[in-house]
Amino acid sequence: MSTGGTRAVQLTRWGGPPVLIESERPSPTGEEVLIQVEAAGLCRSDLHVIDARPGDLPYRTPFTLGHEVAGRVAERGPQAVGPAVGERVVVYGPWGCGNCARCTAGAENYCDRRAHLDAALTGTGAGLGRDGGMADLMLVPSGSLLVPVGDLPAVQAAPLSDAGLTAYHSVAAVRPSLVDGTSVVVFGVGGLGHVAVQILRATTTAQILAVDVRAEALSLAEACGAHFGTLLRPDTGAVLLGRTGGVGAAAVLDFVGSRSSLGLAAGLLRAGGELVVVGSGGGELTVRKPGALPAGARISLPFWGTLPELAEVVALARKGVLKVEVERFALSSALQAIERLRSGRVRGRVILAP
Ligand code: FEH
Ligand code: ZN
Ligand code: ZN
Repeated sequence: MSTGGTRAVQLTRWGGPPVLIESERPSPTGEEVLIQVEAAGLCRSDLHVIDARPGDLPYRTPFTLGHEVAGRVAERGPQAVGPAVGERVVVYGPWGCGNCARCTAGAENYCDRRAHLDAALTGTGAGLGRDGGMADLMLVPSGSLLVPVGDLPAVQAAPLSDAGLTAYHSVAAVRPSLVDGTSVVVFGVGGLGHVAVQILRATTTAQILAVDVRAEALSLAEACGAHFGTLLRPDTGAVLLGRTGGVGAAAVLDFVGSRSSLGLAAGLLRAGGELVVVGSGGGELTVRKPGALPAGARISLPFWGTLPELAEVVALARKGVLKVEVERFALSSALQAIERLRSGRVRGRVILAP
C-alpha cells in the first residue's frame, strides 16, 4: 500500500473486518474541502454497516467509515465556499443529490432522489458508502456541509453531527406538544438518548421519564436532567403511566426500537400522543383501528437531521447546554473501539481521536 502519511479505517469488503490503511493525502478539487480530522464518533449504524452482507446496503466497498466527524479545514478546492482554512468545523453527514427541494432546503437526510442515489450505489453520506472521517484526513464534497464550532473541543463537537443532530431532530418532531404538565418518555439512554434528555430539559417543560436496562444508564439520565428513571421491569408500563397522572405520555422517544419497546410505547401514549421511533432495533408494531395505539396517535421515524438543525445543536453546545459523555480511543485502536461499542457497555458515545 502506497504511503502518504494519512491513515483511514476502511471497510474493504463486505463481511470483512475494518482495516486501518495508509494512503496518499487527498487533494480537494472544485468545491471540495479537505478536513484535518480531530475526532470521529462511532455509531451503532457503523456496526450494521460492518456486519452487512453483500447486497444488504447500497454502497460500494472500499470506503472509509465515520459519519460523525469534527476537525479543522486543511485545504479548499478552487471553487470551495464556507469556512476558511484553519477554521474548526463539524461535518453534516447526510449527502443527497444536492439539488432537489429537500437538499436545497438543507434536508439532505430526506433527499427526494434517495432511491436513485441508492440504485447508483452512490452512498448515504460520509462514512456510509462515501469516504468518511475515521481517518487523519477527509474530503467533504462542499464547504456548505460544514458548521463552525469555535473552540468546542473536538470530542464534544463530533458527536453533535450524528448523536446530537438525530436526538435534536427527534425532539423537534414533538416539541410543540411537550408543554407544562405533559410527560415525555425516553427509551434507551445511550449515545443518542442521553443527549436527547439534555435537549428535552433545555428546550421543553415536559416531565422527562427515562427507561433503560442498565443502572448506570439511569444515573446518566438523572445527570442529564431526567425527572425520573426506571429499569425495564414487567410493571414499567404501569409505573410510568402512574407518573403521567394516568393520562399517558404526550410523546415516547424510542431509541431502542425493539418489539418490546414499541409495544410498551404504544400502551404508554396519551390520546393524540406521538411515538418517535429512532432506534433500529428490528422491532415491529401493528397499526390497526381499533388496536394497541390510542385515538389520534401519530408515529414518526426520523432519520438524522437537517443542516439548519445541526447549526442549532452546535449553538446549544457552545452555550454549554449540551455535554456529551464520551469514551475516547486513538485512531490506531479503532478495532478495539468498535468492539467496545459492540459490547453495549459504553457510557455515552465512543470517539476516535487521531
Ligand atoms: C445512518 C445510516 C443508516 C441508518 C441510520 C444512520 C444513522 O446512524 C445516522 O444517524
Ligand atoms: Zn449514526
Ligand atoms: Zn436531493
